Amino acid sequence: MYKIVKRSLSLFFALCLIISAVSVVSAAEADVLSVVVETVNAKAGDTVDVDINVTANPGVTVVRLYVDYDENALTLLGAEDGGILNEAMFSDEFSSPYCLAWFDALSTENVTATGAIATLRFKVNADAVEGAYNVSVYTDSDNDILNADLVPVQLEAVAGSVNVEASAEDAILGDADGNDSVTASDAVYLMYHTLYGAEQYPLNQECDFDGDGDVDSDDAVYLLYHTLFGEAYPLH
Ligand SMILES: [Ca+2]
Ligand SMILES: [Ca+2]
Repeated sequence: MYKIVKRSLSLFFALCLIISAVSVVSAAEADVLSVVVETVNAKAGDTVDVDINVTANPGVTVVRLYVDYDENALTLLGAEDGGILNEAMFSDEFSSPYCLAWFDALSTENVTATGAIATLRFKVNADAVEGAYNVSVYTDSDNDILNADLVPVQLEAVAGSVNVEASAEDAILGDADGNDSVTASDAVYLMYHTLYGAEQYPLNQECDFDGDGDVDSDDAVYLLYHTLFGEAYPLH
């Protein structure tokens, strides 16, 4: 009798181990919908479009996402459906968090498309200060994303942002490096820009100082002459 109980107990514990191992496996293998929000550059007062992209789709029928953004810097003007998921139901109220949803009550087949599922149009507020303003998506409950078997799909989201740069009106004419004074170092900075590109040396203004319609090394030389000889070389 004692032996039988002992054997049953060890069988019971073995079963527990198997069950917990299975549930760990199924949790690890839960389907994941990957969503990446675009990052764009803008100036205060600009209107920008930000795409919400699905980059990996295990198959879904119902998707409900909430978009969080900074209302102090951004005003949501509208949202356009990307047309790759089921029927879109977007909120009429353009405030944060903004709700995007797609579903088809009769759908029995998963949608597996990837690409832009929505495009949000933001106005960058005129008084927005320089900085990166996150645009992130999240779900509110486990049932916000479902597949055709009505099984929850997890969301893996990467936030994007609207990067607000200093507006051209704020920059002093000729102050290409943005340190609030016009010196020979601005000519050097502009020369570096023409040599090494805008990524390393971004410009805060037009910089066509000689006014010939192009921004190139001639403008760096012209700016240098301006710092040396003043009004004989007026900036355009
Ligand atoms: Ca400067
Ligand atoms: Ca020029």
